[in-house]
Amino acid sequence: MSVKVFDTKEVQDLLKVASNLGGDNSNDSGNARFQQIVHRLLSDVFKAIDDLDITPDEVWAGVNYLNKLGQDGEAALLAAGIGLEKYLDIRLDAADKAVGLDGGTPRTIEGPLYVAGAPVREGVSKIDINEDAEAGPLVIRGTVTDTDGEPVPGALVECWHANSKGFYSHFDPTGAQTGFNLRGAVRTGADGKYEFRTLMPVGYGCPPQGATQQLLDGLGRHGNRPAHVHFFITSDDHRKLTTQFNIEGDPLIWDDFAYATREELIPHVVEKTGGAALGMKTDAYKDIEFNIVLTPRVQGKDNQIVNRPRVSATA
Ligand code: MBD
Ligand code: FE
Repeated sequence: MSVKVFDTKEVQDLLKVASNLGGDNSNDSGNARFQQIVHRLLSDVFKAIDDLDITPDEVWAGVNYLNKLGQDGEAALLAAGIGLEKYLDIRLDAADKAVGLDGGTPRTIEGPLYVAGAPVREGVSKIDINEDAEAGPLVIRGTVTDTDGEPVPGALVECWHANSKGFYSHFDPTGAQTGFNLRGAVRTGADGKYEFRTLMPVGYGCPPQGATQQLLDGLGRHGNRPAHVHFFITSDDHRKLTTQFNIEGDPLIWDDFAYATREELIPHVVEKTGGAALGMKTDAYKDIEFNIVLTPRVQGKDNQIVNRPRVSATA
């Protein structure tokens, strides 16, 4: 069937009424921006069906897939896996470049597994609450500075990462983790320093029976990430930074299903001793120095704040 109907008046009229494009919104809840976006996305789908001769069976497979995606609660996971979240970063990077903003620690995607509400400590926090026999001790520390290299006091450094199974507390199907295990928040002092005492994470893998992995299977892709640690860094006088680093040496560093790896975000892992004095579980531990450079606000505004639904909990 190689009929082409997209450009007919019937179809173009259908797209307009279905999205209520240009509708009178004065007396109802319609929203012009929403109508514009839905009209465009619907048009792109209709056009693709025409161009690629997508069959009714294929369309219904796709519609049904959306049901499974919602049932599995994986829409934000899929957004990472199909590069949509990376694409938003590429656009933010380009917007920064366009106004000459550079010099900060690179951003990279937030991912779907942040939980707000971790207890805030001054300067240093030990965040491994639950035992994890497979995971060795890890110190993550650094200094938060501005683009002139001056320490930033009063910055809130939040971090979150997986355990030795690649699972995050609050989303762990094994039930092995409680509360804010491997999630922390530290306020920097006058020296701008922060430190987390924790355990070495292992890379994440998508739930094997979930909708995201199902789509990736159809593409012949894996759904794994290298070991990594997420950060939010918030300061009144700077832009909020969303970033991560990868654990040096992980074989998936340049094969991340979510495309979050950046050259500048692979700090060295250094073997140290003296962990006992720090309250680590063995005297030998690994140390990662990750210094963070925040960028100034743009005309007093934080233009990189992202509002999206996030889980929150109380410690
Ligand atoms: C993760 O831990 C993650 O960071 C992303 C982006 C997607 C799935 C799991
Ligand atoms: Fe993650």
